Amino acid sequence: MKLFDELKWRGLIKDVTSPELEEKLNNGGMTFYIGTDPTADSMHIGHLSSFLISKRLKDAGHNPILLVGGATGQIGDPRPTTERAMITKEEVAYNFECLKKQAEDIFGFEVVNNLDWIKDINVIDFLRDYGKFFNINYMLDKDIIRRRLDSGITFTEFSYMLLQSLDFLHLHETRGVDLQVAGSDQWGNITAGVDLIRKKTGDEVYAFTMPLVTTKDGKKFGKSEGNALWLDKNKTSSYELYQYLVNVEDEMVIDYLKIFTFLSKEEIEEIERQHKERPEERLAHKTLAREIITFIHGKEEYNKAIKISEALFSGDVKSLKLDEILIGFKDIPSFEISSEVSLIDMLVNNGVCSSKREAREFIGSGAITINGDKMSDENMIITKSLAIEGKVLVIRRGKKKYFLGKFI
Ligand code: 383
Repeated sequence: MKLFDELKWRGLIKDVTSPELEEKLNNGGMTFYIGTDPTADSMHIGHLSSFLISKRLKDAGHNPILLVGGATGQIGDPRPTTERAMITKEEVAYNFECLKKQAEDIFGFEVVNNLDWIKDINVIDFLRDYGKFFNINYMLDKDIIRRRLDSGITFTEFSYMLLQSLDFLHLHETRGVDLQVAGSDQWGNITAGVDLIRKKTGDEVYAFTMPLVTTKDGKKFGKSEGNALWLDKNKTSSYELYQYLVNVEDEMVIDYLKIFTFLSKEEIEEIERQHKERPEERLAHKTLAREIITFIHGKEEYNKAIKISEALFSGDVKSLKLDEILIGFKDIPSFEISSEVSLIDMLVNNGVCSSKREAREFIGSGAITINGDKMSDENMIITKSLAIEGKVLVIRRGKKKYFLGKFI
């Protein structure tokens, strides 16, 4: 399958600036860029779906450049709703370093910083050399600006479009960039760049956007209880990511395989067939989780996510190491154990059971386990020797209720 058809099949093409782009993409040899702003210290899954395009295009013979906006990050791309809160320059610089490293680690492509060419432009030159090419009516007509006219927009955010256009021009002139790719929210910014380049140099450059990835009811994909799924494993563990991915909606999972993995059409069609035949095996979901986690964090992290998931499912927590326990039980109630106590006191003092009577009932019916072992003696003294790596007790009450006791 030719590249353009493949991108279409994957659902990765929303708008293109010109029909000629199809052939150009199929022929290979373009130099393209995709950018992100350092507004946080990590990218999230929303960036991943867009940034994966860099590898797809690279594999098809194009040359990638990744841009992290050390300059644009200080301004803030206008959101459709309200003005962004400004973040400090120091924060932007810190975030820049984090994102640069992350982009290099995950994708292995060159990362550039637009602060390098924007920082030395003085305001007079900016207005003369670039401002003159932007008609205010043209800017007001951009979707994102129009949506802000009622609620208001500052000159700072209004000018953002010029900076992104100037990047495209700069990279075109200095690096031969002739294509910019981005998510569909970027259409206004990137077409402004295409127009600027045409006016200033007479050259025709190209762009296309990708649709936003959503859930079945149109919500942004990749939010877990309202929080973003970060690509930094210290912010979102591989286990958390795994849990999110194996639980995506059945109706959407095949679309996600197309968007997020490098599996071929044939491979995905085969998975789809099996998924329809035996949905209970969750092959499509597991494949999605495996492909994404292995791509961003590597095989070892993927194995760790599987190991934690299986241990939590079977209750065999003893097979886990301390760090794995802390990841797997991040969100469950925990308490500290400072001195040796009896089992019954520990259960009652820390809210595992509401009274001694209830604790006795649970213990009597074998419903209390510590690190997977059933507890039968209410007077047993809880010591560090029981704890995993001398530090934690995983206490389970009934089938599902977990608590973590931590020795201090
Ligand atoms: C800055 C300077 C450039 C080119 C791009 C930029 C960043 C761009 C932007 N991008 C988003 C971001 O930073 O704001 N103005 O979070 C997101 N992208 C990608 C994709 C996406 C967009 O990083 O749709 C999702 O991930 O384009 O929202 O010269």
